[in-house]
Amino acid sequence: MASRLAFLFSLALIAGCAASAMSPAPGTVNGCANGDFGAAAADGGTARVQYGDPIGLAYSPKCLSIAAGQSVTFFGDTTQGSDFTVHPLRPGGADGTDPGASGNPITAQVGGSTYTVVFPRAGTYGYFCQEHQSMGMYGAVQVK
Ligand SMILES: [Cu+2]
Repeated sequence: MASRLAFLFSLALIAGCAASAMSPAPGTVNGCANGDFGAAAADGGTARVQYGDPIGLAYSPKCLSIAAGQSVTFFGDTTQGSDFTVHPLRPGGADGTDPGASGNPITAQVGGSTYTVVFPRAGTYGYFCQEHQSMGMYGAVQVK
């Protein structure tokens, strides 16, 4: 029993090390540096960010650029089990890293699968999945 506990503890240590390796790079907002942001495809002023399966523990696009006043819709494929219950959305920097600009309009989402938020002011705003931030599930919206 004791050796089994020791084994489980060492597994937890290994997992902890792997998790820290997935922290956002310093000087970025959730891994997004200035040159990483791609413009949203024109879609009636609303950009779309997918999360969860089938794309995995990630957001796509991870580093999105929009204009002030545009909105972003976060959406999951519910046929793949992707919703905010499985992937709780949180504003800010994953693992306590740089959260980006103040006044992040993203609010925590814990239910449903689709969420649309308007970004009225310029800035770079981070967000992450509370359950999978240690596995690299985070992103940012740059508003110009
Ligand atoms: Cu997640």
